[in-house]
Amino acid sequence: MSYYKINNLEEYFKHYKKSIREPRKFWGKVAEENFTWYQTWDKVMEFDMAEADIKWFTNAKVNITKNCIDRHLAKRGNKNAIIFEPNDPKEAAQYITYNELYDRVAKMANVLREQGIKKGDRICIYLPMIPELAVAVLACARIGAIHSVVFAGFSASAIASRIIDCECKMVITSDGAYRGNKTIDLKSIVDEALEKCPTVTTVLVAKRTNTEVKMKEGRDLWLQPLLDEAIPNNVAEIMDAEDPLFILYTSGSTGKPKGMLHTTAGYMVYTAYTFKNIFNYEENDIYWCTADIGWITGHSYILYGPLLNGATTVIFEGVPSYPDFGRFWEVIDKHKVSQFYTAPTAIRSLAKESTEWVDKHDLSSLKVIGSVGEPINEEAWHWYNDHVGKKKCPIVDTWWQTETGGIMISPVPFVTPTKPTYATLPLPGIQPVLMDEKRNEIEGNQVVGSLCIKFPWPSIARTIWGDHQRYKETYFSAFPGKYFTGDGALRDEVGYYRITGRVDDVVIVSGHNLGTAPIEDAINEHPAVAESAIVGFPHDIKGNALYGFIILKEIGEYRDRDNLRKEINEHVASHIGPIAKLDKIQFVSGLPKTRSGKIMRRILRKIAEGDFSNFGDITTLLNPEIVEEIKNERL
Ligand code: 6R9
Repeated sequence: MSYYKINNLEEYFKHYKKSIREPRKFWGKVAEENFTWYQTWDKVMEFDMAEADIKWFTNAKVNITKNCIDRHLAKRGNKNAIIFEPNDPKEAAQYITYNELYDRVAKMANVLREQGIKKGDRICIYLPMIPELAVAVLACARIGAIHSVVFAGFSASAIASRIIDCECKMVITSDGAYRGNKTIDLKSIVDEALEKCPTVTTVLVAKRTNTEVKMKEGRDLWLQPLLDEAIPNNVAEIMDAEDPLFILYTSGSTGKPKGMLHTTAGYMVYTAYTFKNIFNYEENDIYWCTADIGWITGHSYILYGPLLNGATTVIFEGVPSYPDFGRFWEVIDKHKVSQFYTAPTAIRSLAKESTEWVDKHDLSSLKVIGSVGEPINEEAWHWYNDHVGKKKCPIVDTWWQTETGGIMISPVPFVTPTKPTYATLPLPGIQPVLMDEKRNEIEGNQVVGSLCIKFPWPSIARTIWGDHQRYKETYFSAFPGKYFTGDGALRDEVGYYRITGRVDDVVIVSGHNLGTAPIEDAINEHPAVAESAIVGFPHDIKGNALYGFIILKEIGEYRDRDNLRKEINEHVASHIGPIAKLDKIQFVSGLPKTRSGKIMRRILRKIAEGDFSNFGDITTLLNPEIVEEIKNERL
């Protein structure tokens, strides 16, 4: 029997049990039956949790791009691998078949080799969401160069610190990027970053916006002429299972960004397996994930996972609000998208607008809709379910992290019954446990604790680039022998998991542990509220009190702000309890968010405390200007 696909709930439990009792047999079989290897492994897995030393498929030899591209050519050569939907709907979409993708990746790989790039070299990729980004990533993997994709919205100093940390030799960028009605001069941002980066000897520049750029003699080269000269054929590098595939930096809450290192075979097996199951992918489906390839979601579920399954994956250059709030729905209709995967922040921003934007497009091609990045609140879940999924598409609320490489807890659509705001059950191979403050495992159901994983899975990050000690301390020391996620979770009466947010989002008010997420959920249900963020601040009597930053919808009838504050608090009291009432409510026009849509609570916490001294690294914010506004209007 095959373990690659879960077809019903009974099979889910059967596969899950097998994966826990005999993980090596389970993953060995999945790996053997669904991928092409130059050579198989001696051991499926070896690990030492205390040293944070984990290896999968020891001594196997493989190249992930052979599995993403070459092996599909015989059967799917003329099938679209990538559909590129440009920022401007008036510009034609591009359709790239597997045959064409092979040629383009081969040419790019040859260009990299000609430029002296070798296996193990680090390449920084700073590109907008255009086909060249996918091609560049795959070309690195083709020749064993380690890609470090930096989201093309990061500042020069954020790029520089990432390049310096892993000593990149090369940067691949473009003249500019389109984002809604804006044009961003990427190349000049790279130029500024490179003033501090002596290791970079070559910059390859793709053309997208025809923006005028400065080309530095001896360092910068236009990409297209090099590609035009290159041969569309390339022998892939033979990679060891544990050879690095990529580095991806996560915005650590303070200090230096963490370069999470992912290796080849385990990442390949797990992203392919989870893509297949969580999106119920079938041969003729069109799959669209709206994330940026600069995030782990884009790495695993725009590129690697879909391509490993021979899928058609949409790459979208634009934003949800340009040229209007119907853009997402228009793209789904246009390309007959079957699976749609986005973030709660996008859902909430669109749910604020009239439902006419959704209703005027035909979304009947949709089969599964997904959510990732943060807890999805109940109101957003229902809006997504009612208006986008039309109550017939299961919502896969997928919990995972840059560090986990692939989705860890999620419903399997048409298999696991969904429940609003619950990521539900762990995927095969994943053993979540909840821990209390005394570092004991909390048994049973209807419990809350810190979420840990007690056994390695194939796509766990192997280290932090250049700092294994930090990796050990961050993830394996809080609860010895276990991987600590940094998230809190509750397990309900049937064993479903609900992620309650980062553990540091728990505020203790008068001795009561209050998760800020459920309070935010309650507040967001108030008809006047668009979004909210709650943090704790020191209080003489209660120890901590709650401070709410609230964005209002444009609703005229709520002019009396004090009355509204009262109403919101009554709402909280009736949903959570009087203990959760907010001491302060500040109405704001926006919240400080990272580029991936996560609220940067540490800044709000500082503002609430009245400590304006040092906000730390805010280079990763999408809207740094909001910090000033919130600070000035602090209550
Ligand atoms: C994939 C990704 C990881 C953190 C994670 C958690 C939050 C992600 C979630 C979720 C609740 C979900 N998170 N998915 N919380 N429900 N479905 O987002 O990776 O950027 O590294 O963030 O995001 O707090 O720990 P990353």
